[in-house]
Amino acid sequence: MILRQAVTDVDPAFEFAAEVREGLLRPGQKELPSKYLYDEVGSALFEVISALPEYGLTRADQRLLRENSAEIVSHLTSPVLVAELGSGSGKKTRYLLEALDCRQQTRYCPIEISHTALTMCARELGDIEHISIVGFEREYLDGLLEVADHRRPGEQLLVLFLGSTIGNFDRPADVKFLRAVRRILQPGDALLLGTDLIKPTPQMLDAYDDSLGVTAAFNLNVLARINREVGGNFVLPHFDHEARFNPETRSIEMHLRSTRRQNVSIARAGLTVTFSEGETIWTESSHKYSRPELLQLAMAAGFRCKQQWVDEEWPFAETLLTAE
Ligand code: AVI
Repeated sequence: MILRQAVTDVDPAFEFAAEVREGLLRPGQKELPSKYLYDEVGSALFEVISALPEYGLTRADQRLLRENSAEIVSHLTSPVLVAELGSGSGKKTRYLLEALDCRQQTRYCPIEISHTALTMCARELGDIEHISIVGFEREYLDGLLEVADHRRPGEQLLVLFLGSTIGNFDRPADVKFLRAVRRILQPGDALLLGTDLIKPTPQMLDAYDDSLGVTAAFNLNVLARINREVGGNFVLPHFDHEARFNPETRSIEMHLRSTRRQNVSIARAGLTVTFSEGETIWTESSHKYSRPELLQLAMAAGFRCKQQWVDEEWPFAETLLTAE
């Protein structure tokens, strides 16, 4: 894999401390940005979550790609330049790349902020014969802009945004993000969007509050990370993991509930914050879509729906969109 890394003079711990400060001082509901769930420990815990019996999302995404990749790539005109936003380990992308491999030499560009994920992805997909990998260690849109700059004449760009990561954006940030993606594309380029669909509330709650407690550990790890990286003194057993369904936004929310009145200091954020008993920190939202809502979202962002595949076992949609 060729790797393109960003040159930056911003100290990541400084940025982390500033965002923690802002989120914990927010009037009303305290918050932490969900991107901080994914350090090395968090990413490894997420891999375990993906294998849990209660969390069918990743398996549904994989099943759809395994069963439909040939049909998905049949909608594309050769040659294709593939850019994936948040490739993770790259396991499910294999099906699409193998389907493309039968047709032509293809360039695949995973875009990830995590160096570890890019390395895992290159190891996972490096053996596919006609695929060359160029990894971009970047934020999604910065990376996509750079990939688009490397487009060769006549190449169609296919953007992959799988695993329902779009559901972790607040609304209307999701449509704003898709519009920004659309602006980088040319008419006729494609976006394959994976989204988790609405299902019965108990099933959704179990998926985010599994019986082994892996999701609880994933959630609490953000406090451990604050302790490790920016000098916090959170006592982890003084917080409980909580998953709740918000019917207004149709999202599962993850919170960390303070089990007592307590003060927590975070040295690098220059902050001491008081928690009352029962007060929560909101750490993540995971939006669940309906099919009509998905189509509206795509249209509002400047895309047209080419085809949609839905998993029967675990309602989840793979939607192929083209830039108008
Ligand atoms: C990455 N993302 C799509 C996952 C989700 O389902 O929202 C993150 C996750 N959070 C808790 N479990 C999984």
